[in-house]
Amino acid sequence: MQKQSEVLNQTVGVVDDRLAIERIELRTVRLPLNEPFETSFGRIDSRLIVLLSVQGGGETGWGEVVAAEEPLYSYETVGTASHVIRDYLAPALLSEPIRDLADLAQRLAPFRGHNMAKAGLELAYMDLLARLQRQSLSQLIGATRDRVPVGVSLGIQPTLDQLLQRVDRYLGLGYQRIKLKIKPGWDVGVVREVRRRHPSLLLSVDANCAYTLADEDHLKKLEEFDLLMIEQPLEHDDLIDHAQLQSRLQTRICLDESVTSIGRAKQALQLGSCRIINIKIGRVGGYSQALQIHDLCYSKGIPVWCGGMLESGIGRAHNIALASLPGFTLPGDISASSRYFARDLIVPEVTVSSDGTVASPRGPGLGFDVDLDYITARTETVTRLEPH
Ligand code: SMG
Ligand code: MG
Repeated sequence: MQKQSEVLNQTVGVVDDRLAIERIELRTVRLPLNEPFETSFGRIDSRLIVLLSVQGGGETGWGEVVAAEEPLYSYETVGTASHVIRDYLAPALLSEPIRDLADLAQRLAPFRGHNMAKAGLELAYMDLLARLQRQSLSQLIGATRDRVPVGVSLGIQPTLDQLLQRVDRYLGLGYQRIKLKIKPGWDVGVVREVRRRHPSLLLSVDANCAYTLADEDHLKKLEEFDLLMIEQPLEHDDLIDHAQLQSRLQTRICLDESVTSIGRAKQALQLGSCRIINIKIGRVGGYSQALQIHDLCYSKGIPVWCGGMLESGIGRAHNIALASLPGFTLPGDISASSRYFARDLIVPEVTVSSDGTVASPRGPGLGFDVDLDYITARTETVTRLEPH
């Protein structure tokens, strides 16, 4: 089988196989959420989305930076990503034509961290590359699925009744898996109630680092509910304690925050820190790392699934392309546009069919049209970056 990460060295076929980037635009776009989203670390009502567009060869590619306004999910923010892209990452891409994804990744590698900022640029570059090659992003990365299975992530609600209503609503819409956000005080009792009403539901929980090893006995109370997984129960950068916890739990641990690169994924599997990995392109720094993590897990039979960061349709379209790879065997956190926003930034919007799948588009690049009028209407700031 061709390894998906071999796309890293695929060349573009324009101007001596190298692509000159003529302009990068960085903008912030405010989108209100239809409903607030609450996790163990906080609650948000709207998203300030960083969009990147990259122009070259007569086409434009689009990417999204998934950092939030506050450094709560990770240390990156809209502010740090904008700074790092403007002052370091974009100049490294504009300085000289780019050969391929590996070349791009290599130019960004000297700058430590800031994975979400790097990923935004990789996303835009890959959309551009696919458009120039007149193929879909999923084809470009070697993906084969026509439709991807999806689930929904339900935030912490003011009352159990409200949560139960939402579970019913999303199951009615066809979603294949429900993930409950949990934290101390909103965990065992809530999961028990959902499980009691839905005995055969594919159910998982995500703690976003809200527990420590001292909570082992408490977390063990979740074992009786036949969960698909417990996502990131412990510290955001931990692998060791997770390995210890996993060795004492039957339920599979899935790592999210702790897996920030192919190196960390290898360590996590070696240590036994998890048995499932949530791949988020933003968290791992872009396609170059995401494809390698996919290939590693696929070769070892470790299931992966595509995480979400409340992206606009632009980031979501990238997630759909990624989730079309063969190793993504579990439903992703990829919901319909209408679950997040009154109006999305792409046309048509993302829809979930009654069998709980989303179509992987076959049109060039993202496979969706970018709604420039609406983006312009919601834009708060724009920065144009060009070669010197
Ligand atoms: O995009 O539907 C989505 C959200 C999925 O729960 C989700 N993401 O830790 O997996 C996670 C969270 C992080 C986002 S919190 C703002
Ligand atoms: Mg998570």
